[in-house]
Amino acid sequence: QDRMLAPGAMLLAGRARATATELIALIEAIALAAPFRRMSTPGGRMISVAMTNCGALGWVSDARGYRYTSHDPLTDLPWPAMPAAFTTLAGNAAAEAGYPDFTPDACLINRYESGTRLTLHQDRNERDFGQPIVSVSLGLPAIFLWGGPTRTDPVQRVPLEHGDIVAWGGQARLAHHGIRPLADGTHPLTSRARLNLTFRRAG
Ligand code: MD5
Ligand code: FE
Repeated sequence: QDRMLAPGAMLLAGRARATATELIALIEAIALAAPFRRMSTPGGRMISVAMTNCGALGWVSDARGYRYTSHDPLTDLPWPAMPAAFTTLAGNAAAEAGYPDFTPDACLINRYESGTRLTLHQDRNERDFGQPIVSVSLGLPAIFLWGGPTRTDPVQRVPLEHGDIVAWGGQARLAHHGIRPLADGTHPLTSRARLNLTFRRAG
């Protein structure tokens, strides 16, 4: 069910279902050129989510910090181009949520398997926090953790299912958020994984 999660954050339920097979095939093609990998945090821990990117800019993390790069540090090649189907899906979802001029230049692709989690954090490596973030969930369901602007704010649990899209902007843009450890399961399109596309205007 579509719902406003909070001012600025809109859940568009199932909006990526119709194109999910195509989206997943595109992710697989991207991952042939820019493989999924686990990055380390500046503090030396491994991020449990496997990540890759497409688009003009890609999010990376290593001992030097978090940042966006034009090239994949693994291959030294530019990140694969953002497929038109991605740009269109993200732009339409943003418009539906009240952000009419969203043109993403970065798509982070996250792959979660059983037990993979994402600890509470804020997304603050982008230039303009006035730009929304659009996130697309594919495959296994997950529980999204959603706090407030301060790390110690109370945290809500929001179930996200295959095909759900959330557009985050306005007040919600700098909320702390994360993903609970993924439960074991199988999905007909992604087998034992959850895939998440996170679209941003980074540059
Ligand atoms: C995920 N990924 O499901 C999430 C979806 C990440 C990340 O958090 O950084 O890769 S993006 C959810 C998001 C983005 C921006 C703001 C808020 C949530 N929020 O205000 O809660 O893999
Ligand atoms: Fe995030």
